[in-house]
Amino acid sequence: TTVPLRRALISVSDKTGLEAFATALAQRGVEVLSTGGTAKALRAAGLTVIDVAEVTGFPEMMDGRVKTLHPKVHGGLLALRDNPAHVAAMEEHGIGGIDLLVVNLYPFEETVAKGADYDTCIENIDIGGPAMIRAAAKNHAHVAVVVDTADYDAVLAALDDHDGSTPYALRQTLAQTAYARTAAYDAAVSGWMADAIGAETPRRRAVAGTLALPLRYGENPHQKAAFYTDGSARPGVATAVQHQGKDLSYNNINDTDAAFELVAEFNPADGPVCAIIKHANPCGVARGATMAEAYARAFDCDRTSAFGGIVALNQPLDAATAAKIVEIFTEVVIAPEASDEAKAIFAAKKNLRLLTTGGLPNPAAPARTIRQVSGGMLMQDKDTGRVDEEDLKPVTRRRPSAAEMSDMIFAWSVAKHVKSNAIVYVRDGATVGIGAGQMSRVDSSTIAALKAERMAKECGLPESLAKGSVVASDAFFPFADGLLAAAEAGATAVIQPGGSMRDAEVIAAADEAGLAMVFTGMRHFRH
Ligand code: 93A
Repeated sequence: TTVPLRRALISVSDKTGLEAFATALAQRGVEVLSTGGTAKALRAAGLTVIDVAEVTGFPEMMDGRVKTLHPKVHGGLLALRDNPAHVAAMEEHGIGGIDLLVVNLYPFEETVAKGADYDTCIENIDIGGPAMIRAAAKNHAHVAVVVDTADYDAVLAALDDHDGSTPYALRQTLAQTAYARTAAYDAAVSGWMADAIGAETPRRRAVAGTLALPLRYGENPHQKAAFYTDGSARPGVATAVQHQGKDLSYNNINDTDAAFELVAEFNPADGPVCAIIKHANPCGVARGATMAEAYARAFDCDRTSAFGGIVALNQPLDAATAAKIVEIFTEVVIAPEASDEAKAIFAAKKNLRLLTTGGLPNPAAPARTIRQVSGGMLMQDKDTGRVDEEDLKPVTRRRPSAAEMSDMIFAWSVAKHVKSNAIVYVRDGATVGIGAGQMSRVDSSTIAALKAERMAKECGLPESLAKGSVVASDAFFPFADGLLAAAEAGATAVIQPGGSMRDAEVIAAADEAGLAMVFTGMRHFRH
């Protein structure tokens, strides 16, 4: 059924497109009711509006906390127009029907993102808006509800096509969108409060997000997809500014996130670090005296895989680094900042996306990760575990040298961001072999060693890049074989969690091979 649109209530915080939309409604003879600020804006644009206060007989009160919470409003939204008892109640109490509700909510998410204090965030929790939205959406048999300024044009087009009425299918879609909005809004409030009161556990969290970007497709072209944000102000892929290139894809966003979270492990004050990511795994991570050198060293870990990769930097992108990056095809570059010269170099590569974030996320800040399984979701605290030299327990006769120690901590930080089973060889602050995502730890070791050897051959070097390296394992070596494979590949020191039933056997094998080994006491599975 179509519903002739006679009376609308407009109450919006975001006044984008308001004037044009309300003008178009007025031209169609629609009577417009409004709350304080909205009415003021509409009158300033020369439109005639009726104050909600006039309809309810109550002024807006308590700093606006009570404006629309009244039976004259909610009766008008909820009454079933084809139910005689409802119609009689409307007549008895002088309630006029509201056929269109246009509401966008107090900017709670934006207020939190700006870092506002507790009381300001509380004041930005909209109560009357969600109440009206939910009422109108429930009564979509008779009422249309618009919660997104992007839907104004579709509503006007529908009115034109249906002789000034809204069609049922549109009202259904709008109602469904409306509930997505109120759910995301309350989830944002709950999530903010959990953080504000220090409820760090994943228990009692609501999961919802706001549509940020409809994506062309998902992991594969036959899968539809979209990107949702959770209102976090953390520097990262969700809050980054894109300077050039086409829209990010589903896989780009996933990989860019993995890349940036990885480089954020490395304090920019300790020097430039670059990571190159493919399929959410690093194919090279390195320090350098300059960022250009860090990129070149990361690239040299696995030049084949780096093609079409995602590059993340822990310091600003400069011209020298940009010039090196454009030598091969790269999908995305993400960095805290980019110099104008660097941007100019990238401008010639139309398909290369450049994202800047204004800073690095704090890898120690509590957060959650969510993964979907059939029929539900798994939520956990984000892996914020980190180790310093003091946390490491040497277990072999030979103690690591200072150089080995620094490489082991580097390798361990990288291994945390490699899918399990993760084996990472590092030499002089650069990965030289990464084994990722294998079902057996020995296979990951073998692959990492193989890559180190292959790269050495490509560079015409006489011996494997793993010679004189250190090796990190994201979980303990259950047997000595994985460790021995690493020793054979040329590793001189090992960092691993420890905790296997056969630790004694593994330590004995390390001693026999002359390796230095430390235990972290912490595991970094990543799936
Ligand atoms: O403080 S409220 O929760 N109490 C209300 O009764 C109420 N009614 C509408 N906030 C309320 N609103 C919100 O006011 C709307 O959701 C909208 O975001 C905002 C519009 O206010 P104004 O028209 O004064 O700019």
